[in-house]
Formats: sequence, structure tokens, C-alpha cells
Amino acid sequence: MSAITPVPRDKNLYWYKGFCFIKDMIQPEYIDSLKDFKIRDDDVFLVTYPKSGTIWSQQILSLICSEGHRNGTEQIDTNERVPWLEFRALNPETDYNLRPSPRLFVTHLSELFAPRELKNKKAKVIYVMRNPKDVIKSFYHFENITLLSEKSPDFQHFFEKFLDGEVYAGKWFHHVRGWYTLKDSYNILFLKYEDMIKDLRSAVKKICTFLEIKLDEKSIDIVVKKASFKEMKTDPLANKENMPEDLIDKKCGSFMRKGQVGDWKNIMTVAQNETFDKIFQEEMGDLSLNFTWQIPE
Ligand code: PPS
Repeated sequence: MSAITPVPRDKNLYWYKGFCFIKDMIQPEYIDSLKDFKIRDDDVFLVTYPKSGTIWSQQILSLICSEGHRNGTEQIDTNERVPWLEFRALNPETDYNLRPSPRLFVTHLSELFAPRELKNKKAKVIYVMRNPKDVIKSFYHFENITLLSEKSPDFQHFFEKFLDGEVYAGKWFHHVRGWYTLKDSYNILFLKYEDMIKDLRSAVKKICTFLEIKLDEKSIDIVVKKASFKEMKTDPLANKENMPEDLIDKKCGSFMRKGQVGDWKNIMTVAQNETFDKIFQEEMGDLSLNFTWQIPE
């Protein structure tokens, strides 16, 4: 792959401290200020690299934490229930300091930019990761619906941008490694998208245990049902259908695309796959992290 370029190929992005950020959505001063973001012991931070199951986990988390969401009495959408730490423009009227506890937040930030108090094991972090080949495929399609980045002319172009970290949140390898290798510094639960696909109920129970929230079996049934791909696809509160029109072009697709494991096989060439495997081995080979690349394996 090419050396880091002074300006990212996508003119909507800029480099800051080795990472690519979206020009219109987040400024360097704000990124830096997040280091001092005051957190509470009972805050919960959902952390993901893009296209790894964010919207899904936001839905699960808010269903677990809010009875009103489970029984449909609270008509609040996902981005308001679990607001973005870095994309303040999506929640301009909300003062995070005034939100009642327990506060839920979501972020795609690398651990380098995360609030420093998290490292004292204050608050809880849930990190959801997905096999990076499916992340690439999902991210490539997302370029068609987001108005915040330029569309790649073809998959090879996107593939190279992705490997060079020229997408929001930077290199997948750095993101996962960063959070994973510092795991002992955080109060953190790691989940994998593919495990959630295989057994969502177990994942929901794991999250409940981690958050020390007791839900009866009936409530768990509701969480699992309302977090299924089928239900979320038609639930405007959960599927981000109400995102501002200057950010998302709904005519071109949705956040709920396929929700499958192994879809990368429908786009990656043998050569791209071999290139990826080689880089994956170099970058991640020393970590005890296994991914499910397709189901059944
Ligand atoms: S984003 O833009 O970073 O917030 O995107 P993110 O939500 O992380 O990832 C979007 C992908 O997650 C899939 N998705 C789901 N899969 C299974 N079950 C449920 N309920 C679900 N909800 C969202 C979504 O379809 C995107 O994956 P792809 O492969 O593109 O379908």
C-alpha cells in the first residue's frame, strides 16, 4: 500500500494525529477536548470501528437499559438514546452534562482520542468488532448513501483507501489493536458481530451481566426480537431512517443493508483476498483474536 499522503484521496476528510476525520462533522479542537470529557461511573460507552454493528448495538443497549423502549412508550430514536460522542452536530440541542444517568454514548474514536478517565476503569466500555472483510464490503456500500464522503470509482479504489486508513476512524487494524491491547486499562467487554449473528440471545445476556442489569426472560425475548435485522429494518426509531438529508441519501440505500457474514466473498477478488490476508497476518498475527469469515465456517 502507498505511504501516508499529505491530503487524503477523499477531499471530505483530513488527517489529524495520524487519523482521518470528516471535515464537516468534527474539528480538531473538539477532538482534543474529548480527552477531558467528564465521565460518570455509570456511563456506558459503545465503541466500534464503522460498519461493525454500531446501529445494532445501539439498539440492543437502549433496549436493555430502557423499559420504555422495550414497551414502545418512549418514542425516541437511537441517536438520541445513545448519542455520538464525537458527532455533536447530530445532537445539537442535548447538553451531555445534563443527561440523566446512566448515560449511554457511542463512538468510532480510536483509543488515542478517548476520554482519559476511561483508563481509570471509570464507566463501562463495550467494544464490538466485525471481521474486516465484511467491514470493507459494508463500508464500500455505505459510500453510496453517505453524503459525507466521496464515492470511490470502484472497489479496488476503496480497498486501497481502507488499507491506508483513508476512511473515517482510520485503519481498522489500528482501531482494533489499540482498544484490544489496552484492554486491561479499561472496564471493557468485547463482542463480535458474528457471535451476535450466531446467538443474539447469549450476546444480550452477556451485555446484561456486564452492565449488572437483571432482565427477566420475557424482557430478553423482547430485546432479541426488536434487535433482529427484520424488525430493525422497518423500525424508523432504530434504523436511522430519520438522519438529516444532508448527511444520508436515502434513495441510495440504508444502514440496514444485508446483515450477513461472508458477503465479502461477493466482491473481493482472489488477489484482493490474498493481499488482505497477508496484511492481516502482519498487522494482527501476534494478537489472540480470531474472526469468523463466513457461516458456516
Ligand atoms: S455505522 O455507519 O458505522 O454506524 O454502521 P454500523 O451500524 O456499524 O454497521 C452497519 C452494518 O450492520 C448491519 N446491521 C445488522 N446486522 C445484523 N443484524 C442487525 N439487527 C443489524 N443492524 C445493522 C448492517 O446491515 C450493516 O452491515 P451490511 O453488511 O452493510 O449489511
